[in-house]
Amino acid sequence: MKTRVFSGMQPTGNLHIGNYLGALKNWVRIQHDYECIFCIVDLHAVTLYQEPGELRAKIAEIAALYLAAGIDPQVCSIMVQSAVPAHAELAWMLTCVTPVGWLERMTQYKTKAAKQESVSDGLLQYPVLMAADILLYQAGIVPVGEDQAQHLELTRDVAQRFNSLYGDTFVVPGTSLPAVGARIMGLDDPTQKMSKSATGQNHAVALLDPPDKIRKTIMRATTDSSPGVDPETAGPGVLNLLAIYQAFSGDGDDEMKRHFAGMRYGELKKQVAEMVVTHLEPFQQRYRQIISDPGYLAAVLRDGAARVAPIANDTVRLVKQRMGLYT
Ligand code: AQP
Repeated sequence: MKTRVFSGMQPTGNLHIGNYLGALKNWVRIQHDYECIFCIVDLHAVTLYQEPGELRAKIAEIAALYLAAGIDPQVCSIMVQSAVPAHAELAWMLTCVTPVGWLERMTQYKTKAAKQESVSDGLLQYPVLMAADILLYQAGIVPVGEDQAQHLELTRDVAQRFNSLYGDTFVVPGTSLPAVGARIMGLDDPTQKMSKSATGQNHAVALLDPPDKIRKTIMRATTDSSPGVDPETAGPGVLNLLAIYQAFSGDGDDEMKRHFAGMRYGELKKQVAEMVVTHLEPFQQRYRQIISDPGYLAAVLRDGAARVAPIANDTVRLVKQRMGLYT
C-alpha cells in the first residue's frame, strides 16, 4: 500500500512563488509515488476575518491553481477542508490533549497575534486543527515549506501524546521539505520570508502576476553592495534570487556557480525574471482555462471530498472508541 501524503494551502491572499516552490511544485513531483490528498484549508483561513464572498472565490481560485500546477485529480484527491466535518470534530478531541503552553510557543501564532487588536481562540488553536487535518488521514508524509516545520513538530507531539494516553491510534508523520526553495524570502526584505499577507509592493511575485509586473518586482529586488555575484559570500538577497532561479530551472549547485559567478546584479535579476516568466506564463494560461469552468472545478472538489470522507470518518470513529466517547 502506498504511503499517504497530506498537505494544504489557505484560500487567503495571492499565492506566490514561495508557496509554489516550497510546497505546490513538490506535490506535483511526488503525486504518482504516494496516495495524495491536497486540501484547501478554509477553516484555517477564518482564524483571521475573511469577507465571505471573497473567501468563496478564493477557494475556487486555489483549486484551479492546484490543477494548473499539474495536480492530477484522477490520481490525487483535491478537497476543501470544511466539506469534511471530521476535520473539526477531530480537532476538538486533539485540543483536549494539547497543553496551551505548546500553542503559545508557536512562532506563527506570536507573529500573527502581535498584528491583531483582538486575537481569536481559533488563531491559537490553528496548529491543533492542522494536526487534525494530517492525523485524520493517517498521513505518513507532509510536504510543506520550512515555515511549517514547527507546526509539523507539534503535530508529531500531539500524535505521540494521544498514542501514549489512549494506545496506538495515529501514524506519526514525517516532514518533506524541498532541497531548494523551502524558504523563499521577501524580494524587498530578504530577511523575512515571502508571505501572502505582507503588504510591500515589491515583496512577492504572485503566481497570477502579469509578466511585466513579475519583471518589475524582480528587477527591484534587494541585493547587496558587492559589484557582482560571488556564490560563496553572497548576502541573503542574492542567495534568494539564486534559490528562485535554481528551484525553477532544476540546475545543480556546480552548474549554478559556473553560470552566475561574477555576474552583475542587473543581469542576474534579468535572468531570474525570465526564468520565472517562462514558467508562469503557461501555468497562467492553464489557470485561465480551468477557472472559466466552475462546473468542472465543483465536480473535482465534490469527488475529492467523497473519496476522502470515509477515511476521515473511520479515524474519528477509532478516536472516539479509544477515548470512550459515544459512537
Ligand atoms: N516563503 C515561503 N517559502 C517556501 N514555502 C512557503 N510557504 C509559505 N511561504 C513560503 C509554504 O506554502 C504552503 C502554503 O501556505 P499557507 O497557505 O498555509 O500559508 P502560509 O504558510 O501562512 O503562507 P504565507 O504566504 O506566509 O501566508 P500568510 O502571510 O497568510 O502567513 C505551506 O506549505 C508553506 O510552508
